[in-house]
Amino acid sequence: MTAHLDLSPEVAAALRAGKPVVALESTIIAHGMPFPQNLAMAREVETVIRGGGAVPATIAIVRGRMKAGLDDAVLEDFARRGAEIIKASTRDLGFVVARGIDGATTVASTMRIAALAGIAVFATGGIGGVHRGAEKTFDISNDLHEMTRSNVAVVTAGAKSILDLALTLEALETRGVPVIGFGTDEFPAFYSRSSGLSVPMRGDTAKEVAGIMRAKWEMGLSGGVVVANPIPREFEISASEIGPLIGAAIGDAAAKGIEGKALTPFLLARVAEVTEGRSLAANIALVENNARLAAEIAVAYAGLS
Ligand code: PSU
Ligand code: MN
Repeated sequence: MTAHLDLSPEVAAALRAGKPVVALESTIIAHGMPFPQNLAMAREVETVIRGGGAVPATIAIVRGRMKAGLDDAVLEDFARRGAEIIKASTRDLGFVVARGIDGATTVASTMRIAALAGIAVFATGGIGGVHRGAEKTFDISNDLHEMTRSNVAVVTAGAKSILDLALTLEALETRGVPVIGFGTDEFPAFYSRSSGLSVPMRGDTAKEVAGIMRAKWEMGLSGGVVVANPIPREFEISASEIGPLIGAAIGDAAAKGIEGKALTPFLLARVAEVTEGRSLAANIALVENNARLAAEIAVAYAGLS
């Protein structure tokens, strides 16, 4: 598989030297946010990671090649073309590579490519999970399955409140995936800091998280580590405010017959519309906050090895 992977010179040099590197996904750019906010966000998270002493490695498929580390022209192209670019989860990788086309990587496929490249830390907005109504639709994100395979710590603002968070936590438990509340005992709900659901373990420093990662992988326990990092207080939208809006958006999606991989981008866009951009500002703030923590964890983890 590495025959299909290109590391940017900067990422390759950092990995060779054992320096901290943080992976970033590209679905959030192409499908998670509108232009031009997506481009500003993509650039800003890279700056935040550099500010934290790590090298950013945004991951995507570009003309059939898996890339870790994108130049600015590619970031801009993905941001501008947006939903025209295939949302590529792990099952799509072979197809996209064989066709020689572009693909925006999800949490799952970004984890896989990061692991292949040797990158141990990844910052996203919110991982996918078990959708509400999954008992009928079976809609459970491939992100959860990938957590059993790739040795990557994923920094996430909990899981998107468009999901069934209780079932998402159960599914993570079934898959043997550690979920660390960062500075919290509660599983954060993306737009809000609390969900009323507790996390199975807590970490208060980047060093503690790095220690858990190292111990897990040294023991041969393969798979991901979820680092659940609550949105900064000043950007939080309370569950009581956002909850009904999400409920309405889910109703709209059902009425329009939107399902499968189109569902998450539709719900994010619909919620941004009805909150007049407040949910988008919250989303951007939480991604930046996750990038900051991911850089700290990457620095701590590099210090252990
Ligand atoms: N988090 C965000 N915005 C996003 C996503 C996550 O803040 O757009 C994307 C990620 O790429 C994640 C995907 O892997 O949504 C989950 O999609 P699905 O539910 O179709 O598996
Ligand atoms: Mn799905």
